[in-house]
Amino acid sequence: MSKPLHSSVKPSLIVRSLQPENQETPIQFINGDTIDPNLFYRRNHFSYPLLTSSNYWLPINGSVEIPRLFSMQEILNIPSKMIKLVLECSGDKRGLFEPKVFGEQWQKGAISQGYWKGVPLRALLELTGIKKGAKEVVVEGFDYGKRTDSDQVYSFSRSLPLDKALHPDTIIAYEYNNQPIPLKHGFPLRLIVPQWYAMASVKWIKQIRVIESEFQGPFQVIDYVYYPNRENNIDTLPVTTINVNSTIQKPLDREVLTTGFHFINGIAWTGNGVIIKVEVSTDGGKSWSDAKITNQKKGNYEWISWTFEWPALEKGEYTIMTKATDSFNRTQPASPFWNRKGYGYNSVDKIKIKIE
Ligand SMILES: Nc1nc2c(c(=O)[nH]1)N[C@H]1C(S)=C(S)[C@@H](COP(=O)(O)O)O[C@H]1N2
Ligand SMILES: [Mo]
Repeated sequence: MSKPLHSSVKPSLIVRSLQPENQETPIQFINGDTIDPNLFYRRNHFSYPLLTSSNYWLPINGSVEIPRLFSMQEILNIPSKMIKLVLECSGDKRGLFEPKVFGEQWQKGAISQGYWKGVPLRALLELTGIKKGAKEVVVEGFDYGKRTDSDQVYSFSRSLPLDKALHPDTIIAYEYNNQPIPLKHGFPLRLIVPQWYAMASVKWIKQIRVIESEFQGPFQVIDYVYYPNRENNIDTLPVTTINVNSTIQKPLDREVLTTGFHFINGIAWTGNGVIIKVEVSTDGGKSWSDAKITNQKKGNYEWISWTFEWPALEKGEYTIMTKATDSFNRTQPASPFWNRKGYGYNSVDKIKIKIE
């Protein structure tokens, strides 16, 4: 006897744009806490680079004592570490801003998690030495193209201040979930920057340059900047650390349920410290109860899963909300910090359901 057809349906990426390729993770249908490469969200500014050469070298130059070219073999010989972490696009949930903003209309799935293995950037910079006046480390990707705001061709390049570049968990990764990094996620080498939004984690590293000034590339000073005002560029701030956040995975927004006990499930994460509390409201924010955190985190950079058992005994429409708090006492605000380019959305998560 053949199985019913619906049993073969599996989650798949959700397309936001085809060129460049931007797809989000079906986060509501993810269970477990490591995302398979084929369900890992994809965020690109340009076409994928064609890296045909198996003869790959990583140059580190600029304000260093000894400029060096590292071979893959040399990099593989340096003691490695494996770090499980959240990568979240700073545009995650952009589509939820009110008033709406321009840019990819991400819903809740520009986020994924898994194990990245590589060598600390710090270990490579110890081998080249850093000159006294050094200020930032610029990491350039192999992908390039024109932006909408200029006729010039740019590569995707970003800088880190020295202290973040030298953080022991900032790594040059060569494996994801125990496999070479997939082509679309940065093969052969990708920067992985824990705690920061994922624009910092430059894919397809072409070269690393230590500079004595502040990097002025457009992906540093035009994009990935919070612009609090619609009409002017006053009071801007660079986008860096991930905000405390949570997402309801189950039930689905606008789901219809029967009366009885239901589990509300989801994830919560933060860039600073750890999640210490997740609260759930089933009455639109009037009252809150603690959810149960179901997985004990081993690393510092992972999301946690939580669950809340809800006795839904009366028929009606309900607004369910969740609010996470981290160990630095940061908590999700009731309304998001609106900014013109729509970064860092983290207000309480909210869905509506009906009990009938
Ligand atoms: N070289 C390069 N690195 C990049 C990008 C890019 O377009 N080119 N996009 C950045 C952004 S904005 C995000 S959110 C993440 C997305 O990584 P992913 O496609 O592996 O999910 O990569 C970052 N690193
Ligand atoms: Mo991003």
